[in-house]
Amino acid sequence: MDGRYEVIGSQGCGSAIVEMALVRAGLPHDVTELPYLADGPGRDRLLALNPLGQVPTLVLPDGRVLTESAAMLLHVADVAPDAGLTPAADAPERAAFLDVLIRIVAAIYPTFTYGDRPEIWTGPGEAAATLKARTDERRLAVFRELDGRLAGASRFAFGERAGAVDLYLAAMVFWRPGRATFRRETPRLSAIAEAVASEPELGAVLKRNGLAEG
Ligand SMILES: N[C@@H](CCC(=O)N[C@@H](CS)C(=O)NCC(=O)O)C(=O)O
Repeated sequence: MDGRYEVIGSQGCGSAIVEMALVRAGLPHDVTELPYLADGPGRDRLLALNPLGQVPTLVLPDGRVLTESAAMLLHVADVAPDAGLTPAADAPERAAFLDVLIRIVAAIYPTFTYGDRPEIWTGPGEAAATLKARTDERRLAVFRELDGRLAGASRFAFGERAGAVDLYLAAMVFWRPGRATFRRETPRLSAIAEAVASEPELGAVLKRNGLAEG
């Protein structure tokens, strides 16, 4: 582990977003893949590091642990300011960038927390189906709102280089409601995701995580 980051994650999960950031920053890292919901030593270790038992969880080279993906991306940007993961602190687009980034983790990511396994929150039955349907609706509404906000964006959400917001979009367009819906309903987000995937080193991470077409 010396001098290396450890990304604890699962295929197709948000850990791919953190992996892309580390790749872009040129920071040495290892990926520990685990079925995060399956009981066993992997989950026991995950729970000891992150009481919510969520991935991604990031172990820094000095052993400190980060448990929120946006904190991980902002931390990587602090360590590697030239990687272009965030607009500079004094850039005019910085405030809007922060607002979109936090919207993604505060309003969109939790729709999966409560919608992926709705029955653990509601108990089985109709209430679970309703929670899943409502969180799916809410997610699409927030994505539509972001699509409108980023309508005037150029190649990426906040400039000509792939940054933190773009990395989220590149992974999330493969989650519910799925690639075809994003293409139809949120064309700007879809184009940004494609621009990220077309960058060879980022596209390779996405592909290895099963976040690719075909
Ligand atoms: N706020 C967390 C959310 C992470 C998250 O929800 N990850 C999913 C997998 S992609 C997960 O661990 N779900 C299982 C659970 O919430 O129990 C972040 O942004 O890192």
